[in-house]
Amino acid sequence: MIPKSHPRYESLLLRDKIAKAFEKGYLADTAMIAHGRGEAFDYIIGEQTVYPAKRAMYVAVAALLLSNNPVISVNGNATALAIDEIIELAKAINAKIEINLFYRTDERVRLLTKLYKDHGYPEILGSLDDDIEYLNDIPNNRASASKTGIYTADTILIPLEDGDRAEILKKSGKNILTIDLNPLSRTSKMSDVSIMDNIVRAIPFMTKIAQDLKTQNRDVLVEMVNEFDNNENLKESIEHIKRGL
Ligand code: PTJ
Repeated sequence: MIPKSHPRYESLLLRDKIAKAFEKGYLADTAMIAHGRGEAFDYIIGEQTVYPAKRAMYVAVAALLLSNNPVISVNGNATALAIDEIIELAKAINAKIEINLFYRTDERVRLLTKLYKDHGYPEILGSLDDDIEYLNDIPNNRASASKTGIYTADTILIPLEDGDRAEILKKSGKNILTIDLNPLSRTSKMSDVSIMDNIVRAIPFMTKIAQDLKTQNRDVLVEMVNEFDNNENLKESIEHIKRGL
């Protein structure tokens, strides 16, 4: 039990979620290392949502709302930290959710499928009985995708994604949005929109943005997406890291 008065309460709570997910068996073996890397970047930016991240979130939500088949890709870490918030965002933007694991095992897919069902989301894609296709005809797990989800999606939100997977998705011609605290990662550099923020802050904020943008004219959303320059925004994000140091 972590006392609320602890100066690192929020951070310790997230560690606890990750540790519990590992005990339940649906987290990757190396997930804690990935979490620690994220934690370090978050610490440097003051564990707050910086302006370039907010801008990227508006653009990402606009892109998702403009899409015909938007999908939120989820892995062990994203689920451990924000399962209910991800389900809420999916409902707000009318997107599908797909289990998409870098370290894929049938057991992890089974556990995650059950978890989403238990949290009131039985329509989860990427489960063991889903129709799976291979992106760019690459016959390996790195390229597997649900036929009605990522395989045919036009826009995919890939929080905390490994670079190999991001690259395959990008090469398949899709619009890629990420939430990644590391602006230097291959995923951040390769994505069309990169949000340098903690998933636990970003996802609920994006749901709020969706309520606002849903009332806007389509042309406004198109303009937001067209005017956005991810490289410039990443440079601005890195400036916040420099300042933090
Ligand atoms: O569940 P699986 O099998 O799909 O595996 C998931 C991990 C995350 C282990 C796998 O995709 C992986 O190894 O990813 P990487 O290459 O470590 O990339 C994860 C990125 O997420 C890193 O750049 C971290 O900085 C970032 N990150 C970690 N925690 C957070 C985060 N970004 C946002 N919010 C976080 N809480």
